[in-house]
Amino acid sequence: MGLEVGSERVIARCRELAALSEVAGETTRTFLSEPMREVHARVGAWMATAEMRVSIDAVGNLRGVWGDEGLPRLVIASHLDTVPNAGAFDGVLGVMLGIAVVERLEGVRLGFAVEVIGFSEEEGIRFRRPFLGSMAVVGTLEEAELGLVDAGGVTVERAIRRFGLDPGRMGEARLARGVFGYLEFHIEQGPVLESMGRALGVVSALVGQTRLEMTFTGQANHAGTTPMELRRDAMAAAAEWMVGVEAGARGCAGLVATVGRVEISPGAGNVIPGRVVASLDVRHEVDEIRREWVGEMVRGAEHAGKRRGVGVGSRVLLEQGAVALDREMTERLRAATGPDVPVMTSGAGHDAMIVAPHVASAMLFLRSPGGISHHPDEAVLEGDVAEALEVGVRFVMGFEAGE
Ligand code: HGY
Ligand code: MN
Ligand code: MN
Repeated sequence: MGLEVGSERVIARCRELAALSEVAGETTRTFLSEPMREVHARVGAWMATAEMRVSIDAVGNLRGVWGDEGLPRLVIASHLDTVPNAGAFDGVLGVMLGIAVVERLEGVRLGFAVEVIGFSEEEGIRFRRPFLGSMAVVGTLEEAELGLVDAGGVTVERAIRRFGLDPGRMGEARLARGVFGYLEFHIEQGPVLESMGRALGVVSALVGQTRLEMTFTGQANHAGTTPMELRRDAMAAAAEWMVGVEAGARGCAGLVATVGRVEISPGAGNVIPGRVVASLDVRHEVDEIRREWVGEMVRGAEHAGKRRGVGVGSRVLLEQGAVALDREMTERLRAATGPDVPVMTSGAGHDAMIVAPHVASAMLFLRSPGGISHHPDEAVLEGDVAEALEVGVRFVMGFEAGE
């Protein structure tokens, strides 16, 4: 099958899956949500047609193996879950390209197998803990994570059982013996490749990230009868803190900080907010700088609270250090892309950063037109997908050629 057919079909499949959503008219598909069943059915069928043995593991990762059991194995993977009101390509593109690479291997005899994995949970939306799928595969998912609770009070363990899976079989999700490499295709989700006029980029490292939950506890009260000087307004404290977060990040090169989710209670226009819970996402390629700023931002919240008699608490949801990808695997990828392909750091987190400490890993970025992602306008160019597919096939064949 020609590359253009392959790339056309990759994009069509991504768009088809984008319609499988918890919310009509947009793409929202969180960990083990109902639409994930239909995703497993369709992607599993595509895998089976490509002569892959298909299974779903204990945390809902969709697994397709092409080649004999017992052979050394290359893994090509990314995630199937999405953020709310997402685009069609974040995560899913990497799984569809993995299947497309295997489709191109039809009739080829390799001395190793290829496993394509669609991870069930990378974004960390439902349980506020990202990477549950890839953590199960590399064996770093702990009991504590099974007890995490979603907004409806459902634990990870119950969610797994409700989906018809058995958390007791978590151990079977571990990578097979003999896995020698990991490749992830992913959209860049930023403006860099487009600004360079380049289709593809090779990822050398992924920045570290800290995700926290900040709680501001004041006193709910009547908006009309409570004089300003007698208030303990949780939202006013949080608002002052947020402006400080933005100013701090603007003042430090390479630092990004985001308050993406705010819950205000009781949430009525004529009631002074008594409680605010806000997310904080801080990233930088140097861990020490990131950690220093996290401390600075938590202290900023405490000061803003103190001035108003508002208590402040913080809870770390994720502390993920920066990860350098495997040099040799990355060199192999550069050999497949051609020597002048840009090498870059990823500002986004990806499953590759969970897998890399356990398996030699490489990552290939595709240009994000408009530099937009985590948004319905997220896109890819068909020519870029065709180029990425060609690189993927060359990368895989390179192992066979003993390069
Ligand atoms: O948030 C991230 O970095 C990724 O898109 N999950
Ligand atoms: Mn994402
Ligand atoms: Mn992603």
